[in-house]
Amino acid sequence: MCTSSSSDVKDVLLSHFNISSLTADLLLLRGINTPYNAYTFLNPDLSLCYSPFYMNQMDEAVGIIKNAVTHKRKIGIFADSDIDGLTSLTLLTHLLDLLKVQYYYRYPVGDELYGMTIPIIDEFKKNNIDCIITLDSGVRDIDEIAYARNLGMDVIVCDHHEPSENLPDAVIINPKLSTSQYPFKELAGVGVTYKFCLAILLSYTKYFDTYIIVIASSQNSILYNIIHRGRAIVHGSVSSIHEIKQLIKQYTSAILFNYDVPDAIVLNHKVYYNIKDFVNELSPIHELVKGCIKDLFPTPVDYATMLVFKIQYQQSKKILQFIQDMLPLVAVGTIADMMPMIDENRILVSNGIAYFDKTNHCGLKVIREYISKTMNTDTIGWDISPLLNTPGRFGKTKLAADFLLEKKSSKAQKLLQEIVELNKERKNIVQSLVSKFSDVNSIGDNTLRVICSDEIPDGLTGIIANRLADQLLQPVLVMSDKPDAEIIKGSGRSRNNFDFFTSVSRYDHLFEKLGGHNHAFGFSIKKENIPILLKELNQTLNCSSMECDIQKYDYELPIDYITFELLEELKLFEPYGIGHKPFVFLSRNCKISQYFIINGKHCKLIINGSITLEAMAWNSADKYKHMLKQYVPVDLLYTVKANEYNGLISPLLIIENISQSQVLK
Ligand SMILES: [Mn+2]
Repeated sequence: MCTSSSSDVKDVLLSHFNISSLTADLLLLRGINTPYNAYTFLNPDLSLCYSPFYMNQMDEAVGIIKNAVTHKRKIGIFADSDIDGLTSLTLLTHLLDLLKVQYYYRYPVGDELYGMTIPIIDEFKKNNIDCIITLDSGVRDIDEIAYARNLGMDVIVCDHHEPSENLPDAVIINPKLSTSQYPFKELAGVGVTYKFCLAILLSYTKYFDTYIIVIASSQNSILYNIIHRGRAIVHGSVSSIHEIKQLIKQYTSAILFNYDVPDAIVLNHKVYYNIKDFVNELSPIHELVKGCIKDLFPTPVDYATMLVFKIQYQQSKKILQFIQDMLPLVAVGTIADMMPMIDENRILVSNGIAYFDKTNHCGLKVIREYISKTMNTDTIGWDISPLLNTPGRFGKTKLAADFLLEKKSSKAQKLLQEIVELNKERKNIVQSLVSKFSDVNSIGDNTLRVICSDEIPDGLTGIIANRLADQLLQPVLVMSDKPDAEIIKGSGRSRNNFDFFTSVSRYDHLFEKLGGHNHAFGFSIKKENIPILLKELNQTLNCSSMECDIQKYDYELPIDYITFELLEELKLFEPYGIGHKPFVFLSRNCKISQYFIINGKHCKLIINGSITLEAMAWNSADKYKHMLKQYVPVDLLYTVKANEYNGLISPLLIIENISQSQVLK
């Protein structure tokens, strides 16, 4: 018997795809080890997204909205004030405008605490709201939601935060519910909002509640898949076409899609389509696939079902327009919220980036023009997010929200100018605070760095914690102290895959509010509880679970392999992000022909490869200058970036580590 080894798997990939041996290795490194997974990875098509109706209670939520449309009820929206929350707000209000539903929206402003509050609910009540939707928040606001329910309001929680043990008395759409059937847990808040909006739009399409039967032939049998609201609910195989008749009887007025079953015409079914009539139009060809795409799917009926989803996607112009306009915002919110760039997030983000050129969303058009760079995860993460985040950090969330919700481009341009000015100010303040606090002594044997100061504004705790975690490579808590305040706000950040949030969540009871993800969270806490929390954390945080892994690399290759072609190959793996970082390569015995120290702190290297390569080692002049002076052969750990300069694109190595090569005997 032969067992499958990784080289067998690699051969299988190479036999199905026009890819290099290196690309096959890199796919395997990211756990992509079947032809089907490789196909969906290399071709992240929107038709591969999961149906919104896999979410628990999506039906009820859609029902409440449709009821509001019919009875002209006014809807109250509460969104979180970060980019994920505000992009969520933009999506939902855009949809409600399309549906001509009135709404009143709210997000935390000024000194308000994270999450929904009783005064905000009273405010909704005063504005004649009897249905509240919380976006990117709400799943832990149990008491507040109970209060709203007591006032007779419907509440829909549309959130992606980790629920606590008890759930609020609401209709909850959240893939992280322990009972959730949704196949992917890591959507951003705006990802969940997007799903909710799509579900509402789909509910207005003609065949929304119609069953679809897909049949395909496979050797001696006919395979079938029964689909309802985008979910494959039943599948199986039969030996003759007459058995399909039984299915048709069972699912009355179903639509029948046939792929390749020769005598299906005998079924004489009213609503019948031959998928092959659409195949050219869908043009499911992919330059990287050798042979037939069908062979990449587990079964022919899976392939046929994918084609049916593709056909359905083309059906509604309104839905396509909504996706085209709004998906770039989903990409922005997902990246800004640091969600892992895997699975469905990869599909949403890569298509969202592609739609940046097509969107009619006013703010996005204005910001794209202002940034004027190629759109990718770096541009969104390093240029767009910081801009949109800035107003909130100064307690001016309204400025960012107004910008995102603005529908006139002249007005959006003015708002963006204001944001740009504020961003300059923000950069100066952060820089001085980070350099000040990176020297302050830490508590607890370097396990945890805690900073609590009245010099740190509320809105900057997150960004300062982020910078400090980058510099110190350890978990960091940053709090904004206020001498006369009873409750203060703060943020936690960690690095090196350490799940700081879970450690902190154990002390949930000590916090007023606590919300976030593995590496990043925000909180508010009574001052008197801080010493208790720190004492507990110090006992819990385990040094060994937080070790750095900076010396790790993904793949070793000769420096000669770094070419323009390699850049093209690495592009196949975009978009990168959390959970799917750019590959770290190791090249041994590299010759550095020249080096420059820039601004006294960065090193720029010129390396002889098959082409002349440039490399940057940021903030490490002191560390490397003695070794570089000797011009000895070195081993390099680095990632590769496409450097855009004057319209020309060339590889740029971003150095993670340089060490003197060991001479082989
Ligand atoms: Mn979020």
